[in-house]
Amino acid sequence: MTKKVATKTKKAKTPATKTVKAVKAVKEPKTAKSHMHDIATRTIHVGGEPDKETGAIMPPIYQTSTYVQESPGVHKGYEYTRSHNPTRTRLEECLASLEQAKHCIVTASGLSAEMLIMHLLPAGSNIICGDDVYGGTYRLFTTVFQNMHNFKFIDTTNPKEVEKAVKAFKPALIWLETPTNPLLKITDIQAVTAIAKKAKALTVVDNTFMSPYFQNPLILGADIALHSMTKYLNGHSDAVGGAMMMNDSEMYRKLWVLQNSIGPCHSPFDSWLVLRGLKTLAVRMEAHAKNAMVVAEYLEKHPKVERVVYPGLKSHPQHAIAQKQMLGYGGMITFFLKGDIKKSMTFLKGVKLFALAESLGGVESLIEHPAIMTHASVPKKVRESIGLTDNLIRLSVGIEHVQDLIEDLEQAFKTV
Ligand code: P1T
Repeated sequence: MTKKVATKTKKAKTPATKTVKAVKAVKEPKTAKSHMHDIATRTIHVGGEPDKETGAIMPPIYQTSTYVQESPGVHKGYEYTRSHNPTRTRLEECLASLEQAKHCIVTASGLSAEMLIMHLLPAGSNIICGDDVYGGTYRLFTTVFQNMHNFKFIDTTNPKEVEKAVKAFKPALIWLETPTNPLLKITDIQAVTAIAKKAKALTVVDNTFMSPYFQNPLILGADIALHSMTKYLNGHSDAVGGAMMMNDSEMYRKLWVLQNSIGPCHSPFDSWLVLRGLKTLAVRMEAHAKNAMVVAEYLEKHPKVERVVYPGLKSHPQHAIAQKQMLGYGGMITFFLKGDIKKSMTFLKGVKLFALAESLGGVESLIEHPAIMTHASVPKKVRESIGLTDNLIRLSVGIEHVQDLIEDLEQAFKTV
């Protein structure tokens, strides 16, 4: 069993839901009922109610672009699938419940959710962002949005540094990934959100690596929890999507208007796939974390490995913070192979069970080389300045039998 820490976040209390007058088309989710049970139960039952018309235990896929209206403007709450779709509504209800949030908006991809948040801020806003984030996030901020906002990338693991940067830069938003991709650095969410609140800045936490099963940023003070649903939430590497959960109804309304106006909507079929994947989130996350701990301990003892980074290892520089704010340590491992890029290449070609592929969080184990693959859009100089070197290998540990995974790594080490 994964060690359960931060138990106060385990069982949700129904938040005092204040119903706000939202734009007519914005649906308020059914929050009250959504927070009653343990998360393992909520993954299955919130948004998973049997179909009212037929009793079908699995939700229908409303594969429709539009909805017939009785007379102009008189409809059942659904007008057009870019705006709303009943399958997507179920998914949003479930996800809001998992992050113990009032609201959720799902989008076509994790990056499109990030794009909507960028549009939430007035042009010319200052944004502090962690210096180690997914390569696509870095690319989005430093290419697409660099003309709209001002970004400052800093190491957010030291709250004192964050405080200094906040005083000097006066950000409207602090963007955190914790644990980071791929260095697995951990930021104290409570400490940083307290600094942000004092400075009247918003905080977004990209919670993709933990999933709501292991970490709940909103409870720790964040304004938005963001996920690439493509990863653990869906869990089966067969759909792409993004999700944002929040409690502020006005912010939700604005983000919904942006999603509806810009249009990166999640397809009904993909929403259905994620709803299905979510049902096993609890057992999958436990299995990922259990396997990852065994693999991390194996790697830490390996003579061909220079260093292993896994939040569950005592050697992790922020292990204490991980214990404090996470309910488990997740399935992602980063390690540095002894030797140069040639050795890394040989190793990556040597694995047989681990698939060499970008992405993470699926039931199958993946391996990748961030410098060449997921973080190639981060300039080499920047990569090296944060320690993302050419001998860094990232594992997404799946839920196969752990002995098979270790044997696969062992035979690949022998090829180096
Ligand atoms: O791929 P997409 O659904 O658009 O999500 C982007 C994204 C956002 N945040 C984090 C922490 C991520 O890891 C990702 C996507 N990451 C990969 C594809 C990867 O292999 O790291």
